[in-house]
Amino acid sequence: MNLRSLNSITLILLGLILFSCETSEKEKQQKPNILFIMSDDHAYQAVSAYGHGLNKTPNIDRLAEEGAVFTRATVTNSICAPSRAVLLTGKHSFINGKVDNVQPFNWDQDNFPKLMQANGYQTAMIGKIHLDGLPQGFDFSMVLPGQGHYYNPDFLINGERKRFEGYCTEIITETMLDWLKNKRDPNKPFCALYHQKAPHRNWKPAPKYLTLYDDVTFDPPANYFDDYEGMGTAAKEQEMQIDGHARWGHDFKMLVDPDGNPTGFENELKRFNEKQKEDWLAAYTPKNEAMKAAKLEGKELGLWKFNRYIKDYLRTIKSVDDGVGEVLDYLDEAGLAENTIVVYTSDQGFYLGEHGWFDKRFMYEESFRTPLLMRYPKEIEAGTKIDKLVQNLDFAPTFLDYAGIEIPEEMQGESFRELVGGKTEEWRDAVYYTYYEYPSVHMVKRHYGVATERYKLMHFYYDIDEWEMYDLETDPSEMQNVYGNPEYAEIQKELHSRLEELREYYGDSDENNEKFKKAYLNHQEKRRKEQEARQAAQKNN
Ligand code: SGN
Ligand code: CA
Repeated sequence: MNLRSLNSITLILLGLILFSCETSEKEKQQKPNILFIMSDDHAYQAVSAYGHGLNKTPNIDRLAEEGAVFTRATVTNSICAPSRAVLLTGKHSFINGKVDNVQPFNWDQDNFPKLMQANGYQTAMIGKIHLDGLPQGFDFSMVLPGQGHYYNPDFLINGERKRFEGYCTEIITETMLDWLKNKRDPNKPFCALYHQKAPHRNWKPAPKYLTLYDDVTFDPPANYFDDYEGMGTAAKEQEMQIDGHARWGHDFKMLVDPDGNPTGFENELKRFNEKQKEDWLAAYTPKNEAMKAAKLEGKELGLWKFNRYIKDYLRTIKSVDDGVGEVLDYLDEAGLAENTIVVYTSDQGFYLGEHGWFDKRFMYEESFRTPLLMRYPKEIEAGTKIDKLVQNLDFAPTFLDYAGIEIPEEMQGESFRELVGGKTEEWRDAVYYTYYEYPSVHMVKRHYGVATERYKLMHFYYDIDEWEMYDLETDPSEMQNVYGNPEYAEIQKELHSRLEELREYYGDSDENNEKFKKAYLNHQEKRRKEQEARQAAQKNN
C-alpha cells in the first residue's frame, strides 16, 4: 500500500467517524425536551378544559386541545412538599421519607432531574419547590424559600438569596423565558421545571387583575352549606371552612372586620411598594366598604365570603394562564413545540367551596385529583382524553421513559407514555393514598385509602378509628358514607383486600404510621421548646 492510498483510507475513516459523531449529535438532539409546568393548589374545577364553567384558562386548555387531558389524575398525598417529593423521586411518601410539610427532605436520593442531567440533559428548576436544602439535579435553580411571597418575593438563585421587585407569577414566567431564550444550550435536550406559587393561599392577585370579576357573582357548589351528616368525624372536625375558618384579614383582605376591629392585614401590605399599595387599596377599599354597608348575615354572608374567596383565587390563576401562554408562544416561535413534551399539573387539587371548604389534604375527589394536561405532537394525538387512574407517582418514570433512560427499580410509579400515546389501554385499576399531617393547620385527620374507578375506601386513624366508603357513580360529591351498608358488603370486602394488597405491594404498614407519628411528635416537641426558649430570652431582655 503506498502512502497516497493510506492517506485516502485515513480520510475515509475520518469522514466515517465525523459522520457518526454528527448522527449521534443529531440523535441526542432528537431526545424530547421536557417542560414541566406545575402550579400550587390549582383545582381542576378551575381549568376550563375540564368544563366546570367557572373561569377561562385558554392557554392551559391549548395543551388539551393539542394533546391530552387526564380526567382522573390523582396524587398519593394531597399536600405540597410531599407531593413534590413524590413527583421528583417516583416513590410514595412513606418510602421517600417526606411524609408531611415538616419532615426534612433527603436530596441525596435519586430523582428524575438528576438522572436526566447525568444522561445529557440540561436541567432547570424555576419557582416554588417547598423542599428545604439546595435542590439537587439542576444546572440552574431559582426557587422561593418556603412558601414565598406574591409581592416582591425573595428567591434563592443556585442557593443565593435575592429580593425581586414585582409580582411572583410574572417573575417566575420571565425567568423561565429568559432561561429558554438565553441560558439554554441548543446542543442539549432540556428538562425545565416551571413551578408557580399561585394560586396558593392567600390568593393575592396581580396589580392588573385586582378588579377582574368585580361585575360577576359566582354560585357556590351545591354542597357549599354541607352539614357533613352523611360523612364521618374527620369531615366534621376539619378547620377549613370558607364560612367559618377563613380569616377576615389574611383571607378576605379586609383591613378591619365588620365589627370594626383591625385584622392585621395592614401588616401584609408593608411588603408592597407605594404604587402596589396604592393600586391595591384603590381596588379593595370600595369593595370592602360596600361589604360593611350591606350588613350581611347568615347564608348571605356565607355567599359573600365564597365570592371574595373564589374571585381572588381565580384572579391569581389568570396570571398563571397568561404565563403558560407566553411560554407556549415562545416554544412555537423558537421551533421547539414539536420536540417538547409540555405538561401542566398542580401539586394537588383544592376545594372551591365543595363541602364548604378551601384547602386540600383529604382523599375526597376535589383534593385527591389534580389537573393534568399534556402535549407532545410526536406521540400524542390532539384531543386525547384519558380516564385511567394515573398519579403524580408516575411522572418520574414517564419522563425517563420518553428520554430513553432506564427507570430505576425502586421507582414505584409507572410510565404512562404508551397509555397517553394510544399504544395500550392496559393500566392499573386502583391507587393507594396516604396523608399524615395531623394535628396541624386545618386539622385534617390522618388517613390512608384505596380508590378504584368507581369506589373509594378510607381509614381515618390516630385519634379516631373510622372507615369511610363512597360510591362515586351514585354519589360523585361524596356526601354519603356507605361503609357498613349491607348493600355494599361484597364491594367493601373486595376493597379491603385490594387495600391490603396495595399496602403490601408499595411497602406500607401500620408500623410505618407509628414511626411517622413519633417523628411528627418529636418535631412538634422540638418546636415547642424552641418557642419557649425564645420567649424566655425575650423576657430576659
Ligand atoms: C400554609 C397555609 C395553609 C396551607 C399550608 C400548606 N396557610 O400554612 O392554608 O394548608 O400552607 O399548603 S397560610 O396562612 O400560610 O396561607 S401547602 O400547599 O404548602 O402544602
Ligand atoms: Ca399545594
